[in-house]
Amino acid sequence: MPIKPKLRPFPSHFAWGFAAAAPQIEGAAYTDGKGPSVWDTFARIPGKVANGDTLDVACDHYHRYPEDLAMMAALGAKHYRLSIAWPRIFSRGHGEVNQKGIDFYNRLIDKALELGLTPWVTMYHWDTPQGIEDDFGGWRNRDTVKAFGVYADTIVKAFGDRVKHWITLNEIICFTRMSYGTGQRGPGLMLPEQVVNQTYHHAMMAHGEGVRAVRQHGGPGARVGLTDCSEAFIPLSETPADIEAARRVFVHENGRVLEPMYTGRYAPEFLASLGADAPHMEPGDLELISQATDFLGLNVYRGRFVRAGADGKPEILPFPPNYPAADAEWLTHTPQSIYWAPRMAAEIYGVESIAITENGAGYNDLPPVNGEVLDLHRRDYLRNYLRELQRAIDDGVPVDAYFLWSFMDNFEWADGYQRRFGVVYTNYETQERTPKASAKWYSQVMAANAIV
Ligand code: GBH
Repeated sequence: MPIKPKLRPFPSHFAWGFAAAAPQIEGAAYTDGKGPSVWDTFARIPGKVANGDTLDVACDHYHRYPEDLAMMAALGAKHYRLSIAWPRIFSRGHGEVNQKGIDFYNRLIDKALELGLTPWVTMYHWDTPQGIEDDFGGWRNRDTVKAFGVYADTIVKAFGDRVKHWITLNEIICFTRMSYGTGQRGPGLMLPEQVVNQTYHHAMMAHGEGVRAVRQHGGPGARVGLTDCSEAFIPLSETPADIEAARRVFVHENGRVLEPMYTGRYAPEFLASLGADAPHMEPGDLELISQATDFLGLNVYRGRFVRAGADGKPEILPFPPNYPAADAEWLTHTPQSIYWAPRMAAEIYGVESIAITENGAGYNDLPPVNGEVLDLHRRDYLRNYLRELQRAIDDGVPVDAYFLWSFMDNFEWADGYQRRFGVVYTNYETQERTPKASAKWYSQVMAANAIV
């Protein structure tokens, strides 16, 4: 008998696009008045970044942005999540505005709009100006929050006539705990827990400054949100007991960012658990942090499985060594993470609009053969995640945008250039770009507004 597969389209206004970040693609690290970022400095410390790779040239997007944007548009993307480099706008992070930095983003934004790409602009994607680190102590100090506020005002005033989607910060944990606690990311410090908690609090305040700047200067139709890498917890079975267990872990693990944003306070149990290491707060901080936002950005890559233990207590299950993962070992193949992270954010905090601001897979792809990169593993990863995203939307989870990380291979932080997240292959010697099989497939998905 003939089988008629259902098309299962995404909602008609669903936004499809690509995500990238300035420090990972732009290069031109010291061009036109750009000051160094803590990552430019960190990458020069031997042993910190794989193969001694630096951000100096990266994908040379600073010079090649017209062709890059044209390729994105040709693939059928209508939205592009980019970030602005703070040290391009203020060489030391504060002081005088660097007009050449403003000029560059004017050219970039105008080109994107001309090609039909709606820009979603992240104000900060970890590239703290070295001047902010040296003069103020970076995220350890409240002065950094003030400087960020001035920076946010500057870029919203400069670009707010054309940019209507703003993301304040990308993934707070990656420039607080991992930068000042575990030392894995620039500036690479290992400081006591109280300091780490203080950096978190200041980051939350900087988010508030970003929201304030958009409200004050964003003009009509401006929307603003935070991008978090909320940890996803997948109930081992979709039964009430395991779902409740996963939900409890979600609140516990993500509460330090989502709770103050959405409720205007840190959970009392959370503060009690920090004891003497709790952050120092001042009157007004929580009001700044908890201003209303318009959407929540979630970067979803992986989740962990949870079940209700014998005594009802949630148990986070360890992954066995042979569990499938990408070449980025942290990236376990867990498609249900993209179902559960947005669902829990919506159910627990009442979030009404969610954008998946990143999802993708990092492999050490081999160079093109006869012009082709058959990254079937990446295509499969993306397809399985999109199936779960579609299920979430069908169930009523308010996700209305999806950005694939990333358009092209780029500087993958401590993993350098060998770890590739792009659907377009970057040849770093020639700067040639080659769309991989996954790019062609994603292009068909965007065109059909359905999984193909
Ligand atoms: C995102 O971070 C970033 O926003 C983006 O810049 C990056 O290129 C992309 O993803 C791919 O990595 O301690 O070993 O368990 C990814 C989210 C959160 C993943 C922290 C790694 C800790 C790894 N990251 N996580 S581990």
